[in-house]
Amino acid sequence: MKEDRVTVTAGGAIFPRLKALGVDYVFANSGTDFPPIIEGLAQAAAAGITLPKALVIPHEHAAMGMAHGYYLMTGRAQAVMLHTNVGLANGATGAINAACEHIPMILMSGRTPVTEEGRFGARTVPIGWGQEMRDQAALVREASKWDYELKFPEQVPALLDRAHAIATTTPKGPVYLSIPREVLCEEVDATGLDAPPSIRPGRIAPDPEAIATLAGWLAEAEAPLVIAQRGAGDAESFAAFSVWAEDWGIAVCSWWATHLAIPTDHPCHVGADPGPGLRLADVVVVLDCLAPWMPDKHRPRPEAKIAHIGPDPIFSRFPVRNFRSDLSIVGETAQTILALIAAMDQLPRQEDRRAARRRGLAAASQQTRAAQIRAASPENGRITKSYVSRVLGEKLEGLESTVFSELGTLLGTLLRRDHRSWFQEPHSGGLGWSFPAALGAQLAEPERLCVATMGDGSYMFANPVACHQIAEALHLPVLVIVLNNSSWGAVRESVKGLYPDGTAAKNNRMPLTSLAPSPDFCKVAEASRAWARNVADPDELGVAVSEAIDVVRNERRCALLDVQIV
Ligand SMILES: Cc1ncc(C[n+]2csc(CCOP(=O)(O)OP(=O)(O)O)c2C)c(N)n1
Repeated sequence: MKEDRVTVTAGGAIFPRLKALGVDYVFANSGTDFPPIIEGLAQAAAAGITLPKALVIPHEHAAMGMAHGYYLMTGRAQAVMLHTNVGLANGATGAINAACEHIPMILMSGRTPVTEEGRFGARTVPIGWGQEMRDQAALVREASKWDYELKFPEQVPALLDRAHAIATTTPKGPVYLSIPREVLCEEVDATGLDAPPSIRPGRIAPDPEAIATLAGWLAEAEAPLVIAQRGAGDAESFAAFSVWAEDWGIAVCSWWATHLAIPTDHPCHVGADPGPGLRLADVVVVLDCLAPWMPDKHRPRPEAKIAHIGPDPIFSRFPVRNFRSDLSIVGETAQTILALIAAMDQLPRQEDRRAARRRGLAAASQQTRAAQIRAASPENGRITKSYVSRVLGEKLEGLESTVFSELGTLLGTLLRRDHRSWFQEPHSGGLGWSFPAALGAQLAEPERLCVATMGDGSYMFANPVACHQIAEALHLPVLVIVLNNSSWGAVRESVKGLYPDGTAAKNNRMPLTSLAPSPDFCKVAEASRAWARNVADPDELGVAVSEAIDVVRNERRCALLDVQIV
């Protein structure tokens, strides 16, 4: 009797296994290493096997950014599949960004065939020789929690299970698997590829003793301060954190925040500058901050107690980082925050002290906000970043939206209230992140208004032609706002910061920072049938933003505003 066994290539087996691990999308950029992957995918589809969606992403940096943005919205790790060493090199910046932000993803790239002949899958084109490397994984090793190579076809499920479990265990991060062509060409049995994951990821819960210590410090504190960079965990802990900060009268500072920890108009949100708070604070909670202040500028009081909390509060991957820590609490942020709140609920409250702090903070935060709004005006008839931030904040009021900012709009001046409503480029600063991250977020939540605001330099780093192609091909109507100063302003400012009286600062034209003449970005967007407008007049900005939002929401196509700023 003939056995009715379904086989697929090992390349094809990757997809059902990823589906079983909860992966919805494989962001792929293919090449000559892909025939067994593409053939296997077709075999699996023909056999009716459930698969994740495999998407063509025409630039690797965009693929990585999309996996990053998708995770930010869903909390589910996705997969990226790239072409040998060259595709991996293009994706390496995205891996560095993901590692810095603890974004889990399964990154794979083909290995050019290692055999020259005599084996199915052996080299067929000169690049088979040209792309060979002794240590391909080295391209992303420092950014990976784990890396390995698929040695045998039957290892596909076990290695993917392991990759996924490591990526999603605290502290999360990207992992890398290289997938050689000859191995991918071998046929494997498709049965059982949909079995549940063989390894469950581990979640680190905070040490109850350390939580009790911190709760005690905070309950006794005269001037407690939280400095937050990577948010306040999930929706539940975000909401609880806001209530807790107000209840206890605890100042929250969002210094270089990549995620929102507290609504920007919350009475305890003291803005982005940790300086004033640190001068007063007797207890400082560093909430998942890589660099909570600038050591050559800010100083915590010597007698202040400092606690660092987060999935990796020591940031052990980084060679140099020595912010004082009197208490380090390891754990997923959401669980740590909820545990801390529960512990403090049991402690005596000095109501007068807390009420006085609440009043003081509310008055100070109101003043900060009022000053921010006053300053958010055009300058000499020209649009500023802060003006765009204010206008965008007003236009987004009442809409479910997320802003991805990369040297773009400014948190605080831009009003943001909700969990997942604000993300800034990772502190690794691999630019070209916000446009694809917004595309990934839009893919995750089609009804949400996803806005990418960025400098003109950052827009160009994003490979905009590829990103607009993706937006059109995948029907991802993101709103893109380019804050165009025809230069790399951050580089210019950094030169002025180091050499305020230097020759470069005194000259009107600073070398190596100009992006003039600026391309017509509207035409770049229009090339993929996006709606696009150029705005230079401050009086036209509000109407232009409203129109762009209408296009995105009603016509469901990408819109771009090229805003000329000071
Ligand atoms: C991939 C990459 N290349 C170079 C840099 C260095 N860099 C940091 S900020 C910056 C300028 C960004 O320009 P833009 O997005 O126009 O914003 P602006 O500084 O003008 O506000 C550059 C080039 C980087 N961070 N990442």
